[in-house]
Amino acid sequence: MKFLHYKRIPAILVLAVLFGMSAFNISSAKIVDVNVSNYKFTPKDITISEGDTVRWTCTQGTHDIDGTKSVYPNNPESFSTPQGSNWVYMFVFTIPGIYNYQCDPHANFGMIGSVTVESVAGVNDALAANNNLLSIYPNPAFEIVTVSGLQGGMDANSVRIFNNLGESVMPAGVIGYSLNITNLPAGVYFLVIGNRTASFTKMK
Ligand SMILES: [Cu+2]
Repeated sequence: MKFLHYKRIPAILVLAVLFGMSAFNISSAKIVDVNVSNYKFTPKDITISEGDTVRWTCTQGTHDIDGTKSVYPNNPESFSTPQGSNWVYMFVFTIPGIYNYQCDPHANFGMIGSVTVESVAGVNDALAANNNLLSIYPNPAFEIVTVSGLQGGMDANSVRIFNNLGESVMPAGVIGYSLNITNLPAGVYFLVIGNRTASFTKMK
């Protein structure tokens, strides 16, 4: 446990920096558009920052949005619309986390989507400002992340990944400069190599 507490320090430092940046983040809140038509949401999966608004526009057919906790219990909060045509719906996401949603009549046709809300408008910008930190791409990522800013590849024994509770989530499966993250649940993670830290978001 001593080890885990020590490793929480980077995340706590990052959060402290983010608190200081919150005024900036609010002023840069944006609207992200999602089209609703032809049995799909486009784009299907989006990543936004805390305080951003998603604007869904139904341009074809009769659809709804159901992101309620009754359907998706892990959603931080519920959002939904009635079924209808030619509607516009906006929702401001103020609670970080991963939100899944569907069109109720067409979920079986794959009409589903997700919104990942980063607490951190943040985390990456703050990390990038520190020369002592690594960068990770792609971010968000689905299967493989590659770490840049290293020299000589990664030593598998030196890499640790923590979730945002500070829990070590997996022994690293390292190949060269890349990590296979296929088995990680969706969420925000911190990668630590020695005294260097970077974060990335795992998509489902
Ligand atoms: Cu639909």
